[in-house]
Amino acid sequence: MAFPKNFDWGIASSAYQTEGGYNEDGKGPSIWDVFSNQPGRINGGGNGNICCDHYHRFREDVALLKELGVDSYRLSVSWSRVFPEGAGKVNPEGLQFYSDLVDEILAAGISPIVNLHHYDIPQALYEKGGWENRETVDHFVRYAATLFDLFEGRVSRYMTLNDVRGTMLGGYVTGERAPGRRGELKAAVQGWHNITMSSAKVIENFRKRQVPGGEIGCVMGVMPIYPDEDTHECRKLAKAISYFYNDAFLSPVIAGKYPDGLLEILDERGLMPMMASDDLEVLARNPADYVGVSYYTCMRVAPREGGDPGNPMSLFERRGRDPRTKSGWEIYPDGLYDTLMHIKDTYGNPKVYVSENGAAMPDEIWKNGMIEDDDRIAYLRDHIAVTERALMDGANILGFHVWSLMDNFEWQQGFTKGFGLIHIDRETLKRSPKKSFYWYRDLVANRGL
Ligand code: PNW
Repeated sequence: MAFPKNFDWGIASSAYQTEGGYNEDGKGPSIWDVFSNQPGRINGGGNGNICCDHYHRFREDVALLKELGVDSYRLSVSWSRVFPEGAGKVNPEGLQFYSDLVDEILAAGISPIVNLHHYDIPQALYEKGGWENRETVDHFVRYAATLFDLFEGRVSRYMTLNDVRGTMLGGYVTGERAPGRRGELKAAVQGWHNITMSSAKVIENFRKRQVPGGEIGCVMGVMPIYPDEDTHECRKLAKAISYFYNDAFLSPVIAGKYPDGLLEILDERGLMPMMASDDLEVLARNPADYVGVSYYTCMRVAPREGGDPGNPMSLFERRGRDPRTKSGWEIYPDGLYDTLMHIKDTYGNPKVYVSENGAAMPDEIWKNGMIEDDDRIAYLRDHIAVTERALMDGANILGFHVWSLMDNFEWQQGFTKGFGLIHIDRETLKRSPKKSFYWYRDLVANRGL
């Protein structure tokens, strides 16, 4: 067995997807509170107002985590619960909630990994330009420092933020996600640069604190891109898409620089972001300690005529093959292997966590009082197997985190796609571990497959 004894087996979740308590105890709204309450935005009409009610039921949820026996748990903090306006006055009750949550996790013998931000920027900051506004970088730095102070002596492991590509692509290009803007490439690129700098500056400040055992990374959604036709043109297309989709985001975090040629391309297209004069140096000084790789599926592409140049997603055909999950995503475990080896070979074998992997599955069949989700178990087993193969082939993988602890608010898909190892009854909010919960518990106890 390749997994070392100290391999970090964990599970992940995020604030907006689980907490609810959307306007309680001084919390301000985030862009997701606003977006999910607009008619027609969310499949099935759900929102995060009550959500899984984790805000009130976190002790019960941590007890389930303890039963699961994971080494670590990645949670995210709601910025607008801590700073209702994103900046300015801190909300003591928000701090208290996260303080109590972290104490509960520690008391369960689980190592918390605090992800500072997971898509839910405060609405008040969005109204001043959000990630497009350079001042947001300073507000994020102060917000991070507030959490580092709060958790001093308790939390040593952090992620700066989650899935930069998804934040900008969903929010500013396809418009499927908050704040719901479409085709705004220039705004997306400026926001991306400002997020990149926010992460780098927070990493720099965290290091200055010399937290014992301290480590800080950044989570990236990675999706390998394969040509779906055996032509030179198609292979070239797949390579180009992968560069923009993956390496453009991985390189700043792992290598401390945008990949070769990227800024020139942005410049040629009139998309060059505004930068402070020392930004590229700050970036270069602060590669992350590790990168979180969130992997779900791959993308197969083919050339497409007549797309809209303002919407890069329309310039190629996106294909997938069966079998698929309930999200319609092709199940392709080898794509995770390819991703892990690509990172190893391209970036000098950096430290990596598989920060998310999991699936919404079509048949959630109740049998003997439990959802017997053998398809989810198979999905996870196959992805853990290729992680083990990548480890044997020399990739520097430190841990694996299942997405997610419980069925939760799956963004524009609302409550129609459950990724949880725990089922949540939408009427009663009763928690019921699925078969996969017990399967993963045994895997963690055995330290591998
Ligand atoms: C995750 N990719 O993001 C999010 O972090 C979760 O909040 C969400 O529930 C989960 O996806 C499932 O949708 C990702 O490019 C974004 O492959 C993009 C990718 C992976 C994960």
